[in-house]
Amino acid sequence: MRLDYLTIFPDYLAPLRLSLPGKAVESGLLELHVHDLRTWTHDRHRTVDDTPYGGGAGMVMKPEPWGEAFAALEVAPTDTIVFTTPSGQPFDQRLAEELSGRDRLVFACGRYEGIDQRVVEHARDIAEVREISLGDYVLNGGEVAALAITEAVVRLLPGFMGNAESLVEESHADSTGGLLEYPVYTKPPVWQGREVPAVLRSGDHGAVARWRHEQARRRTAERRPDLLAPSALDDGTPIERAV
Ligand code: 6GU
Repeated sequence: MRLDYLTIFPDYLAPLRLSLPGKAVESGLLELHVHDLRTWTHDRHRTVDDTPYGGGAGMVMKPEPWGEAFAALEVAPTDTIVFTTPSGQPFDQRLAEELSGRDRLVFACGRYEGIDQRVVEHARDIAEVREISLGDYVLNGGEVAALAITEAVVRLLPGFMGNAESLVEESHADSTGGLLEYPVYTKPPVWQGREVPAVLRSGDHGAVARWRHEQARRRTAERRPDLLAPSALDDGTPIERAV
């Protein structure tokens, strides 16, 4: 897989070279390219933004540097351009899985009040486009979102991370039936006067499985009731059905 990042803060994406994606690069599984959007400006101040038509607060990212960047990177119809924006589709595990099947992702990291809408339209003419949000809060720019999306996607690549049970057992994976992960414990059996639940040390695998499922269900009901409630958009089957 090849990942490209277009940003006016290339240093913000330095963590890509560390840890997870860094290891994938070393193993040849991944190619990473971070690009300074100002490379494709031509004025003395390397301007990437301008005032919004129609008025209003803040600045809008100009279209020309983006268009030149896509051309220079030879973005192709089989590529996916990811615009990180708070008005995008909420990022989730399903979307991470979908993106992990792509040959090339080009992250367009917006700043200020956003990117001129014609850039998104142009992007749809030359590639597949996803507009993705990390959640319902506002970041100063899309770089942190691109990092988060990258980490979620790269760990799903076949041949990465050992890719076995640790991938299927965790929160939001199908095997938990869409429930949050149950609480986990390790040694020592007593710490600060707090005991590990006896059932986990009982050796009764059936009892352990039942306890974990009950904990997952409770935790989900408390923290994420939306994961249990039948959605107005689906067929009404509760998500818990798979367990
Ligand atoms: Cl992807 N970008 C920005 N700027 N803010 C966000 C976001 C993205 N997701 C949540 N908030």
